[in-house]
Amino acid sequence: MLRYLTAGESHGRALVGILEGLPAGLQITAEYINHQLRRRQQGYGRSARQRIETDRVEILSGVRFGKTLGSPVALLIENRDWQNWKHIMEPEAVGGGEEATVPRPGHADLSGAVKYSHSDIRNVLERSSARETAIRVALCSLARRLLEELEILVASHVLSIGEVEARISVTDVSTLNELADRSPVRCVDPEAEKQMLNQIDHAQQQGNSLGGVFEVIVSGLPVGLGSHVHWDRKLDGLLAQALTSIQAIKAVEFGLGFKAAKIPGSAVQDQIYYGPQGYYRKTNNAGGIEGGISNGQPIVVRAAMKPIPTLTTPLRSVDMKTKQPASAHKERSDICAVPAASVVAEAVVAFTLANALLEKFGGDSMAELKQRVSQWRRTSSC
Ligand code: EPS
Repeated sequence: MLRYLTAGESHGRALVGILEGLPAGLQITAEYINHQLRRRQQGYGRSARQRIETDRVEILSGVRFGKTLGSPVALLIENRDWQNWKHIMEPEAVGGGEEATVPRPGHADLSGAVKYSHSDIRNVLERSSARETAIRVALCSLARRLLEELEILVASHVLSIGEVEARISVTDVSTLNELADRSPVRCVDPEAEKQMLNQIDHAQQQGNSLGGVFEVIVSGLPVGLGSHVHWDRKLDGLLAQALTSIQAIKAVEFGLGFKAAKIPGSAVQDQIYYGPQGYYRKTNNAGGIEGGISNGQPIVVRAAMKPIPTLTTPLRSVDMKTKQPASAHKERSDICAVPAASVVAEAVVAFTLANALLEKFGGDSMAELKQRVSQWRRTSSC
């Protein structure tokens, strides 16, 4: 089974991560991972931080001559901005900088400071920052690579930012990322893209921030991942957990999602047919998962990101030192990170599906895994 752990503060020296449980023989290069890191760094409305960082991964262990060894893979991404923050983020000597004591509503600042008895909210915000998603994307790139070897593709696009909604629905996963990556907001509807850019500019002028909705689509996933038998093995439950673990994600829906609650059952369920290719459906309202099990149709999952809590026109808060009303702590921040979050979502979805795949098929090497999956594909007619 796959698992990963990340460490690192936003302005600390580096982000590090360990991924364990990959079969041996998976081809991987730092350049493949760096491509995913570049995709995550893009997006209109990011902070000046993205001009400082050019995220690049260093593979520290678990890979030899371009292939995984079956041992834990350790990765490192240096924070270039660390050079500017050394005096504040010093691991040992007591450094400079004032304590930050006015928590931002909507961030982990207050709850984290109370829980861990910190008087300086920087001790919370440095780790709760979405900077951490850089190392997650790096680690999960190996899961994406594994899925690719099995012809399973993961792609995403942005459906809305603020009140602006895309009006194009997407079905072809193979070209989706190529199209979405060309857009500064990862939106494949050019008309909506224009309006989204305007909305972000407007939010910036107002000192405000914006959220949005994105969709992740996965093609080629075999039937039978996850299970109906235990609550903690249901594939949709596992994906929802993975997605809501991304900073600022507040809602997740599969297939028709919330709309299904308003429509009669006859229009919601995907009717079953049988032909030379096996079982098939003419619709995919379930989003590729029935009873917690993948049904062979594309996985379609959407997630909503709330607006980022750091505002340049700060909200009302309380100074934790004096208990007096105060304006929330100001920290350089993104105005909108929905395009980046869609790339992070692809990563955690890839990880969750690779894990479910390994749970079903096992295999210590890629050759073994591939053989088992192709045999299953031949015999399970869905
Ligand atoms: C973030 C605040 C900003 C973002 C950061 C997430 O960082 P800074 O405070 O250094 O300007 O840019 O995201 C990243 C650095 C990144 O690589 O995604 C926050 O508070 O969550």
